[in-house]
Amino acid sequence: MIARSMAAWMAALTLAIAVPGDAARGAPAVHTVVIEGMRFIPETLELRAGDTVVWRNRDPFPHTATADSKGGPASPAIAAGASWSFKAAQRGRYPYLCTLHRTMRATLVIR
Ligand SMILES: [Cu+2]
Repeated sequence: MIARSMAAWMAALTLAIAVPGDAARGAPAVHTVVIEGMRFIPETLELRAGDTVVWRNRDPFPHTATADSKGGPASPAIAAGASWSFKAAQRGRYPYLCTLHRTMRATLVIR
């Protein structure tokens, strides 16, 4: 009897937690890439299509986040202290760089 009511309680709890619509996948997430010391942190970011990435520039000069290929980020110059966001749509692996400092490189992996 106790086991049965426990099972019913668990089922009710599961229903209460389930979010309509996007339940299987989870809601889109927002990820942050910090730009600091002439680096993108993290250097590799994995995310899902539908997620958003925000680059926050903590350096005292501008940077860009510019992908080598279509479907990746293509920012304007992100001023010191500013941020820029990008909504990931197309799956793929997108190496990107700062066009102002071309040794600054990182990768977005959109799954
Ligand atoms: Cu830069």
